[in-house]
Amino acid sequence: MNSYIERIIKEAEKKNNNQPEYIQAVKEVLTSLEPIINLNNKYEKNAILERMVEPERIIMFRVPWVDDSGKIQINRGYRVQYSSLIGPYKGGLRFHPSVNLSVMKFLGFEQIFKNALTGLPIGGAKGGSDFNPKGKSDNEVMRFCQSFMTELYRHIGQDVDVPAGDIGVGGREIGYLFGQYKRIKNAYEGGVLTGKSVCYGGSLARTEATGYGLLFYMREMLKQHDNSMQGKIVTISGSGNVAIYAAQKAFQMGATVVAMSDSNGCIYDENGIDLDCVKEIKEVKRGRIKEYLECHQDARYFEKTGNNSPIWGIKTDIALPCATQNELTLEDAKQLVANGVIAVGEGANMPTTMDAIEYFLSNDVLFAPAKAANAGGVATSAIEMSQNSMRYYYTFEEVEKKLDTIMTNIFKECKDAADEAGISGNYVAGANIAAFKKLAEAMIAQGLV
Ligand code: NDP
Ligand code: 2IT
Repeated sequence: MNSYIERIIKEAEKKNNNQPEYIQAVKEVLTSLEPIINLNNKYEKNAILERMVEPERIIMFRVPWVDDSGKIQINRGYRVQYSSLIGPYKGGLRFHPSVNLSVMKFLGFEQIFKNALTGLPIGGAKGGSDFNPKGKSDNEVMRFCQSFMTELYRHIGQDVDVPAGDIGVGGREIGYLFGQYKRIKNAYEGGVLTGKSVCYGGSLARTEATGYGLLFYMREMLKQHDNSMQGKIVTISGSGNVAIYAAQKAFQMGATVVAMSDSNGCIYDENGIDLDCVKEIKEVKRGRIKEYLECHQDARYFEKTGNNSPIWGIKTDIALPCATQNELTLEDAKQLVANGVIAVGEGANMPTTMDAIEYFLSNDVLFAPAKAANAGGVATSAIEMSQNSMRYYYTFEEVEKKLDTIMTNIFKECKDAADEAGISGNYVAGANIAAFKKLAEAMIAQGLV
């Protein structure tokens, strides 16, 4: 390994020794930069990697709230303002009990590369809380969001830092957060949050954007290898925002989605998943995927028993992990390859472990990496910001067309970077190299800040 890269990884491991997800994300990027770091010593001279593995600012705060029974609850809030190099800090908020500093930092780190790939003026950030929205009443979620924003508001702003949704944060939460921000600031700063409902400043197609974008990227990648989504069998982990709209676009492209999941297990419907039923369970009732059997008795449900999701044991042409980090392991990858998978596309952030990615690549499975393939969500957030600044709205078709163009360009950048580095077809390294070059150039241009 290049000695500069090796040194930075060692130092990062030492400084962040109890942050496994963060170290994993750093290693995954840095080890793939070898072809470009070897070519030019300006990166080492300007301490580019040292700066990239150190977030600009991290905010941690107490979030006190009172539950419906009158009991006081205390959660921890975070905002990792990772990089403002190419625009205001930008990235989602995650509410999930597994949230900790390591998870926040890995997501912030991924976000700076992803946002650079969009070609739009957005820096990188991530935030959230260990608050668990599952089983909470609307009033509890509202009180939590109001308390969270009562601290967060002083750190954000439409030219400073623009949060959005992620796991556990959707339209409902963004609405409560926006209401409290507006109340505290006594100003209608529409662009301070994205993922807003269209009834008060959101963008059409933002809800669909991440899932649709993933399928646009998959279409381009398959086209490059003389293939298409038409007629393919698809399995999609998760059944949240990203998974549902990935499934919708996959069907529109002529594929058949046969399985979806949640953290308890997965449903398998060989006739094709009834997406209206999944939307009703997840978007309206906030229920469990198992309830699918209530309207489709001929479908099957596999409960998750160990660490691995049963979904990866199902035979498929295309696998789209759209739930959470490290949900697809080497063991899962071996099953998928044995069952003849031809392509994998990451809708979630870092859903595939590093050894599983290597296994896919060495078995000639096409692999669409998260920071490129799921960039459609944040790209459409940037389009929402620009509509808010213009005080104007695009139609659904206009936004979808822009999203399609952005995803097509991102694929091309990943391909060109991989070709140039002599590793054609490795879009994982291609995405990292293309994004790194943009960030490094901006860092050098702005001096040592
Ligand atoms: P949602 O909260 O809408 O859905 C999350 C889904 O993933 C649910 O089905 C959930 O199941 C499942 N899930 C969450 N955590 C776990 C876990 N620890 N183990 C197993 N399953 C889990 O989130 P999104 O769809 O918005 O996000 C999904 C992924 O996509 C995340 O990695 C996120 O970072 C990424 N992403 C999201 C973007 C967006 O615009 N929303 C943009 C780019 C990436 P359950 O209900 O049982 O918890
Ligand atoms: O991981 C992500 O890119 C997101 N959760 C979306 C972030 C955003 O600002 O829209």
